[in-house]
Amino acid sequence: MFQKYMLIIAIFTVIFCLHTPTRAAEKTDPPKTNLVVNGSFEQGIKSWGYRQWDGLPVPGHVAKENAFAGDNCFVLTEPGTVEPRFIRSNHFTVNLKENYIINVTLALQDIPKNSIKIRVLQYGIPVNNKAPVLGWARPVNKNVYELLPDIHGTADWKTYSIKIPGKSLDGRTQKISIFIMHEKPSIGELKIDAVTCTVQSPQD
Ligand SMILES: [Ca+2]
Repeated sequence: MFQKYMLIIAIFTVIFCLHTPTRAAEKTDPPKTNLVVNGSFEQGIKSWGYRQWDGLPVPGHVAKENAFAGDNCFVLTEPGTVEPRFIRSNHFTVNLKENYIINVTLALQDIPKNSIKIRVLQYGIPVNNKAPVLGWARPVNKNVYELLPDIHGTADWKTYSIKIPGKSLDGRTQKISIFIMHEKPSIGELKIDAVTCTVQSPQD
């Protein structure tokens, strides 16, 4: 009898929950569109560039341990390589009347000073299917294209936020992409996850 009673309570609880809209969901804005494809590396290195067009290998590997978001992160490291390596996101369309916020979450292992850089490259109107490169974005100061203060040593996951006002971009810009560089990839590991670029809204 007791079990039957509990079963009825359980059934009514489920029905009640199914019919009760969650207020948090009602009040929360819909998630913003992330313009970065596969920014969390859940599909491996897909949609990221890394000079494969020059025949170079992936400068690191996808890791499944201790990712910041989801199951995977990317580890930028290449023992034995003295030249800088980078990964860059897909090229995505921007509207110069909007402002954008880029978030990149990084963890560091034995990273040397002045070796990690984040930059944004601008592309113009395609000519013969090839978009001309318009140079690095300089959102704060026309002389500064490094978008991250120097980070080095060993550190746990931290999210870095970068604002890119549309007005700060070259007036001919149609698309941009995000570059994450390790200038001394033979030393230390840079873990990367949850790379996003979203349109800034008034409450940001
Ligand atoms: Ca991830």
